[in-house]
Formats: sequence, structure tokens, C-alpha cells
Amino acid sequence: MDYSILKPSIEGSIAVLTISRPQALNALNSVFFNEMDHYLSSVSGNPDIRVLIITGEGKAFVAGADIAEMVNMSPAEARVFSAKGQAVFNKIGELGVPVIAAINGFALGGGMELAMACDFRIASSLAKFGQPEVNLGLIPGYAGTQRLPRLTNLADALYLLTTGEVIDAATALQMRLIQKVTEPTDLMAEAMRLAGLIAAKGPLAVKLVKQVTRQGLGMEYFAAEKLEQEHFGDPFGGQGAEGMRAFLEKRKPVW
Ligand code: CO8
Repeated sequence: MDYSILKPSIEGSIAVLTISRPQALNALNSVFFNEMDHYLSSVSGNPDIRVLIITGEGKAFVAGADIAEMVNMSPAEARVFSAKGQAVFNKIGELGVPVIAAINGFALGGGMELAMACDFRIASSLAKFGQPEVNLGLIPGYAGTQRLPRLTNLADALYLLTTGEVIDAATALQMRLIQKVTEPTDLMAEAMRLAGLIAAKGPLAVKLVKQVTRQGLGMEYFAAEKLEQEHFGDPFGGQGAEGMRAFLEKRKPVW
């Protein structure tokens, strides 16, 4: 598939996806979701990729869903648009490799929802965050009402969701909405450094730790412990044996 909005690249085992429609501040439209759906399937089918970084071109990460595309939608069409977006963003959580959002600028509405769908977030000190849907008389439709309180807490989530206030990176860090803030020029280097750290670990372990942690959060506690126990056995005899032997033999593991 030829992409018109996505710019994918690969450096070693690290995939970098740049969302590139800067003339509309990378606003998310149907073309984006079709391309993203296809791209995530291609990453999922590529065993050489160990980490994915998502970023935006220009002054925005993503300034929201495309208001021009949504303005004349009927309620039924809006529900379909929401369902498609949720399904595509859920594929990020289901991907067998960690996904880092490298937030270069505005992450508003659907853009903040995309960032929250990633496994963790680092941001330029110039980045801005918010769920301004209420300014438009709307509510979030890509799971912002659900991910935001789970990543922060109920009161911080409702504060942002009801006021539509746009916050800076330092405030987002304080709310634990993001994990790290960098100088603007250091953002991609830091994203690549973190991705490199992860890419050097046992690939099966990284995949399992993401899967078990994400799945367990939605489960009853002791059922989630059981899930961990079941998957704890998976790397033994394979990559786990190699990792432990390498430690004992004082060498680097070969995965
Ligand atoms: N949709 C479409 N176009 C956009 C969007 C957007 N979300 N954001 C910016 N643009 C366009 C502008 O219209 C403008 O286009 P043009 O040059 O043709 O006039 C261009 O991008 C540049 O934008 P500005 O001139 O406004 O740039 P500024 O630097 O002055 O302002 C802001 C930057 C503050 C980010 C401003 O653009 C803004 O407020 N944007 C809208 C932010 C917003 O409200 N986002 C939430 C959208 S709603 C949403 O995301 C709901 C998600 C769930 C949907 C569920 C499915 C139904």
C-alpha cells in the first residue's frame, strides 16, 4: 500500500512512524486510519522489528480528529468513525512490541488519545496536551474518557475532559500522563535511545511483559497473577535459558 500521510522508516530493529500532514497539523482523517491499520498489521508481521516510535511532522504531534471531515457527520456516522478509530488504536496495545509516542508538539483530542494508546510517552518541552472536545460540543471518541483516568486518576482526567484546558509538558509529567520531557532537539535521540535499550532485551520477554501487564490490568487480581504465572514459563528452555546462561557465563546473550 502506498501511504500519503504516514512516513515509515526502519533503523536496525527500530521502526519510526512519522505522521505527516503538517498543513492540517496532522489531524486524523479516514485516510490516516486506513493507512495506520495497514501499517500496524505490517509491523505485527515483521519479526525483525523490536520497538515502534510514533511521532509527528511539524509543530504538531496530532492536533485532533479532522474537524473538517467530522462537521457534517450524522450521529450514526460519528459512531462508525469512533469505532474505526478505537479499533485501530487498540491494535497498538495488541502489537507484540512496545510503542513509544515521541510527542513533538500539539497532542490534542484524538492526538492525545493516540499518544495514550501507545505504551509510554516522551515529549518535547514544547509539547501541549489537552482534550478540547468540549470546546466543540463533543466528547472524545478514541477512548480518551477511558484511558485518561486509567493513566492519571479520575479527578485529573475529569479536570482535563471538562475544562478542555491545554497543559504543557511539565504539567503532563506531573500528572504522569507522560514519562519524560526532553529539550525539543533531543526528542528523537532520546526516543531512539530508549528504543535501543528495549531492543537489546529478550524479545519474547518484552512481548510477554507488555501482553501480561496490559491484559492483567483489565482482569480480576488473582486471575491476573495466574496469567503472569502461566507466561512466566514461556521463555524457559529458549530465550530465558540463553539469558540466564549468558549471565552465568559473563557474556552478552544472543537472542
Ligand atoms: N482538524 C482539522 N484541521 C485542523 C485541526 C483539526 N483538529 N487542527 C488544526 N487544523 C488545521 C487548521 O484548520 C488550519 O488549517 P488552514 O491553514 O487551512 O486554516 C491548520 O490546521 C493550521 O492550524 P491553525 O492555523 O489553527 O494553527 P495555530 O497554530 O494557530 O493553532 C491549534 C494550533 C491551537 C492546535 C489549533 O489548530 C486548534 O485549536 N486545533 C483544533 C484542536 C482541537 O480542537 N482538537 C480536537 C478535535 S476533536 C477530536 O479530536 C475528537 C476525537 C474523537 C473523534 C471520535 C470520532 C467521531
